[in-house]
Amino acid sequence: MNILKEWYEKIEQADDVASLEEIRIAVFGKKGVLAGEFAKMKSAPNEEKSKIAKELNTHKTALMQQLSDKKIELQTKELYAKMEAEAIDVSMFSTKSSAGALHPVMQTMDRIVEYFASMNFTVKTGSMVEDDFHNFEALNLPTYHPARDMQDTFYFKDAMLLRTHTSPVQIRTMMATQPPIRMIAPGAVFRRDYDLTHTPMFHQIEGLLVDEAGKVSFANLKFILEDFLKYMFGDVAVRFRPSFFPFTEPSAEVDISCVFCKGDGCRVCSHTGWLEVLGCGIVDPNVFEAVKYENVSGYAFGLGVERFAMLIHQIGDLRSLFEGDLKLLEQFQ
Ligand code: 2U9
Repeated sequence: MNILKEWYEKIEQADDVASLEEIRIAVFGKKGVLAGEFAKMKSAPNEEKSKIAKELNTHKTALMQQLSDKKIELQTKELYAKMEAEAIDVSMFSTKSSAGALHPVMQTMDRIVEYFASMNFTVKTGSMVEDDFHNFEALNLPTYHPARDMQDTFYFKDAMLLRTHTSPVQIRTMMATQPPIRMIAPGAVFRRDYDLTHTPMFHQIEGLLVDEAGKVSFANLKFILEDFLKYMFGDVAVRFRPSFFPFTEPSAEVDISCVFCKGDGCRVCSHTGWLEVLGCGIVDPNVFEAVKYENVSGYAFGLGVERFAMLIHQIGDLRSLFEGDLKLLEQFQ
């Protein structure tokens, strides 16, 4: 049975499941070593046949057992090798994900809206695409008016335009409802402007209060704006400077003492100690005439939300608010 002995060794030395299978076929296959040995047995003398058969069967059982044990051993070895090759390192770092947050301009807008809502002002919004009447004509800005140049905007083919201020919302509100009116209009507006302090799109909040003639005074306007600016900027000084707007008369620009140098004078306030933050005035009678209001009086004001956000957060360049730069935005989460 020497011929069978070498197969024990071959099984022992097999180093993968595939070569073990080749060995199995070579030993147990139809034309395998065992079949050959059993065939040879037929030509052996009769008295030896049973001894040979017994011996062959013993080898057959032993070889089968060894093959089966070896197969389990090699399968286990291959499985472990595969697991090691395909392993995922769960301790490896991955791209950090973070929760989003409101843009600083929207956070500022929310805070401003919150103040005026607390003072019983209704919040109204409108379309960003407007017509000449609601954006200019009704606001005492006739076609020839030089102030139109300062609010140059983007025109569509059919005499429509991108609104240059949120005032069309107040015009539409007045044309749709009767006084008293106490409203603010927050939203995006568009102008042909681009430099350190101007972008072609920015956000405004305008306010309008209308009541019976004689009931609304500049003193009322002064009170609410001073209170509002102290709510936004803390303990600042507030001053009103005479100015001009086509839609208000008299008009004023409103300054606060510089939040950077506390009024001593610095680069941000051009060494004046003051920062301009608002425009306001008593609504011009021509505006009331355009919306067919009679025997009323009112005040109005307007502000740029980006400018407020810049002053609150001490941001130097207005344009940086529109660049989507996470290094800047993540500071306001
Ligand atoms: C109606 C009547 C009057 C709104 C007003 C201003 C003064 C003003 C500027 C602030 C900075 C525009 O965003 S900004 O560049 N606005 O100075 N706005 S009074 O007056 C109105 C509005 C609507 C019917």
